[in-house]
Amino acid sequence: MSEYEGLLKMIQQGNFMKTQNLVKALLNQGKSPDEIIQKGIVVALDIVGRQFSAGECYIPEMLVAARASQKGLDILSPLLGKMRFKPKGEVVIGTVRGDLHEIGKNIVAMMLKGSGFRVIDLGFDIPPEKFVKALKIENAQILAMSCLLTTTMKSMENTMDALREAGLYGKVKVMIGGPPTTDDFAKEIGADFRGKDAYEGVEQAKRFAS
Ligand code: B12
Repeated sequence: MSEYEGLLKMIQQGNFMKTQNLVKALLNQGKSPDEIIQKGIVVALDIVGRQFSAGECYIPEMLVAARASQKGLDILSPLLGKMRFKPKGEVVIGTVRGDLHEIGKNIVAMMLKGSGFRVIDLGFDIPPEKFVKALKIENAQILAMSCLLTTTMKSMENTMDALREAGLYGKVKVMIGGPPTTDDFAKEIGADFRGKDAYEGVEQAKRFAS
């Protein structure tokens, strides 16, 4: 039995307490926060997603699994590195309008923070004008947008239009991510980069900042 088996089960069952205890136990065994995210949290949610597609579970099950995952992430977040004295840059991040999925976005935000960026996390269901406002107020150099629904890809395009209208297009570097997005889609809407996971997002943010 894999050492992540228990954690996968507890996330799927939405058991907050046991999820947190198992995350702590894995840390005590010397596992890194990155590995626990990749082999535990991401895998558990993938299983739940496939069960949902197959009609073997429903929205309440997805929701409790998401909440348990977030509880696990709450423990890992402070361990992903403390902010350096001077941030590498400022990143505004959020899940686009109409989309309530936030776990992937939270992981990207956590990893960016851990890599020394100041991250302004707007949350989920974020309308274009809110992204624009935050970029201006925070004087941020990077915008990171997430979406999980095919239908909310349109909101990414609308946000790019809002950047153009606000005169920010070309001044702010834009990266997008989430399973329905592709490199071609990024090109089509004028985003600078599409990352398939948090690691790619962080590496690109470093390139943007250098
Ligand atoms: C949990 C979940 C929910 C939860 C979300 C709770 C929350 N607080 O986030 C709830 C129950 C609310 C939910 C609702 C719905 N969901 Co849902 N959900 C999921 C599920 C199971 C997991 C998503 C997740 O967190 N994955 C784990 C994270 C870590 O992965 P990730 O988001 O992909 O992020 C990684 C990368 O993509 C990347 N990344 C993500 N964003 C970004 C951004 C940047 C800049 C970069 C560089 C990288 C990056 O890095 C991340 C980490 O490496 C998925 C299935 C799945 N396998 O993904 C379905 C899924 C996304 N949901 C789906 C659907 C259909 C829905 C609903 C429409 C269901 C309904 N009928 O009501 C609603 C929509 C609500 C809305 N308006 O948004 C479909 C989407 C199909 C589609 N392509 O459109 C999926 C794929 C399930 C399925 N197989 O059908 N859902």
